[in-house]
Amino acid sequence: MAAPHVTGTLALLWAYEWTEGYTQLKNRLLTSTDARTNLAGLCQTGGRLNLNGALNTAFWQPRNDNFANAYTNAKPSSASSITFVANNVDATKETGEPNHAGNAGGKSVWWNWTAPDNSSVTFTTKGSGFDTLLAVYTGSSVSGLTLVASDDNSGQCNTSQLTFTPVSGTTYRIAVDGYNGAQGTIRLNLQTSSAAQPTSLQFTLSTVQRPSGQFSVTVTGPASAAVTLDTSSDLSTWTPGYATFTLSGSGSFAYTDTSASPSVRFYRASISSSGQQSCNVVGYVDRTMPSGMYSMHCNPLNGSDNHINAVLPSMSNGDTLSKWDDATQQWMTSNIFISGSGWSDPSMILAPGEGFLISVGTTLTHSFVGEVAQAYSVNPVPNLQSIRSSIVPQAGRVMTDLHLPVINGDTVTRMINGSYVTYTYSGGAWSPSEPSVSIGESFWNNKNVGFWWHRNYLVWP
Ligand SMILES: [Ca+2]
Ligand SMILES: [Ca+2]
Repeated sequence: MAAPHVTGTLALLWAYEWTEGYTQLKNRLLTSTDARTNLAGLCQTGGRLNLNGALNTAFWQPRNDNFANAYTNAKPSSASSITFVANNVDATKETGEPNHAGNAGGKSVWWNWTAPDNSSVTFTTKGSGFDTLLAVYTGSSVSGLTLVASDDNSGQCNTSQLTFTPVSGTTYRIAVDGYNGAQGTIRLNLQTSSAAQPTSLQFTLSTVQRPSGQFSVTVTGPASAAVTLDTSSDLSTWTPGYATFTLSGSGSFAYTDTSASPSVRFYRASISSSGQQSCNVVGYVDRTMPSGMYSMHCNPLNGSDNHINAVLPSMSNGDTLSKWDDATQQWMTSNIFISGSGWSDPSMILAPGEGFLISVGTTLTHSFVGEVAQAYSVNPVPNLQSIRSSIVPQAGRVMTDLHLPVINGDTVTRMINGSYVTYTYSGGAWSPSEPSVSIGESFWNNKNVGFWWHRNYLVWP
């Protein structure tokens, strides 16, 4: 399949199935190919593009979701490694399927690999976008498998790695699943090297702090590694080499940015000598909450604790926060800050993707801190009224830049200087214009049909 054909086909398919994310559209294409004997073993599907099939299939799960539809792997005898790229978005667990690597998972996909000889072989999921599970079996049915090896977290960033010695000519069944049903982009690597991967390079979420004008976080990774920090204000364009430092002999460094004066800054890390990249992105988002009016916000960053007292700890007596209940289409009971004891409902969670209204007695600028939600995520936007925000903390036009799914008749309502402004999508166009939101802003949706708002953010694309 030549790339221009595939691109054109995907564009047509997107026009038809425009509420789906790109992984689902890709799955439709791969699922609906025509099998061709002359392509068998040469590409993962062993088939030819079929646009009509893609338009008509009701199946947007990965083609290799079920055991019986496993992709077939082979490594060229001259190569030391090969990587297969796939995803487990919307994949399922079959009846009788075992738990992989000791976790219930729930979104498995499958490969077959036939050993060319008796040489030790290593499989890893390094570079996958989420917390993977990996298991290798023999057997001919999903409910009658014999475990050969399995692993949860021996790779970097909660990915998996295992090594075993195969029997020449035996076909092994390889499952990749997501821990507790996590999903996203998969890289399955088949290699001869069994070397352990270096310690993960990551920001410790619980150490993120934002004193005035500063931002601090502890970075952990391989001992004595020279680390470079990149910064960004939009998670799209990165400024490389903002700071450099060396981890201690125990693999740790307490970093402080003493010039954290912009209202938004994100940080990612890498080790230039090895190319190793950080598992996560952390940062801060400053939001002004004006007194004498309501304003709409979200918690833009995932914290180590997303309870309201951890997210908004320093408010004034009487400040009032309101969330909307989608199911009953009513306001939840107002949450009121009481000096000395905190919020009246401390059990309330403020998670990325949700939104709230707040009324404060004294104008303040609050800094949200934490990490960026990564991998494939779904934000359900129900029919009727709901308050939502982008799961990924980015600004922009809601549909064009942030991929909010809308149909004719849907509205978006923003709070601007204490007053509501409504934008209507009708006849394929926005009136008065497509709404553009800021980082950390939430807004009302009034929808005719509920949709899933998909995002798939990777720190290192
Ligand atoms: Ca499956
Ligand atoms: Ca894992």
